[in-house]
Amino acid sequence: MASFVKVGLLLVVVAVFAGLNLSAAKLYTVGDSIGWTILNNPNYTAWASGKTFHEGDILYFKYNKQFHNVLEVTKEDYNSCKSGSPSATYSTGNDSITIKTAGHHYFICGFPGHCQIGQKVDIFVGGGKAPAPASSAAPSASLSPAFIPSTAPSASSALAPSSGAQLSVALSTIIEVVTMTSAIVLMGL
Ligand SMILES: *[C@@H]1O[C@H](CO)[C@@H](O)[C@H](O)[C@H]1NC(C)=O
Ligand SMILES: *[C@@H]1O[C@H](CO)[C@@H](O)[C@H](O)[C@H]1NC(C)=O
Ligand SMILES: [Cu+2]
Repeated sequence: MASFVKVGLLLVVVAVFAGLNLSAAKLYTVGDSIGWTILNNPNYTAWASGKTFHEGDILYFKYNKQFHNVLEVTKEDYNSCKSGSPSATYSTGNDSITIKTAGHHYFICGFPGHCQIGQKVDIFVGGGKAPAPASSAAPSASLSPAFIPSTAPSASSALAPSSGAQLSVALSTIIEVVTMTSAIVLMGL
């Protein structure tokens, strides 16, 4: 019984953290102030390496469209710089791309030679799992004090009878609410 409640509360916390991660969608300007270019050979691998991307984050590619574009490609095409069969093509010079799924997202410039000299970036998004204990310190600090009590007691009272079915119904309701809240917050962005 007690362990059901503990597992339930843990899942609630995980769901809330997942919601916070979603609602905290970030905008990343690829290359920062340098943008998407080959001038001075920016290293986009280095640019991406210090960052933790999440689903919902937005990649902003800013470039001169006369000289560059953005192609989303497979890992193989990324590695070999093949631009012939992209899954998506962006060419406005002012492209915001929302990352909708976990995993690797490979982008290259399709102009001849550009990918080969480094105009390519691999954006890796981790799965929607619980943050590691070390990194969960930051989100928990941002939980408003009012938010914790309002969620936890209702969850634990809902879980008190502690049958498996009630547990999963309570959890799916909570997860749905968190997801809907996130969606509303995201739509407001
Ligand atoms: C780019 O940066 C990555 C990671 O910091 C490094 O491994 C790689 O050698 C660099 N590439 C070039 C061409 O300098
Ligand atoms: C770039 O796109 C954003 C919206 O996606 C828009 O607000 C902005 O004005 C655009 N900037 C340029 C220079 O076109
Ligand atoms: Cu280019």
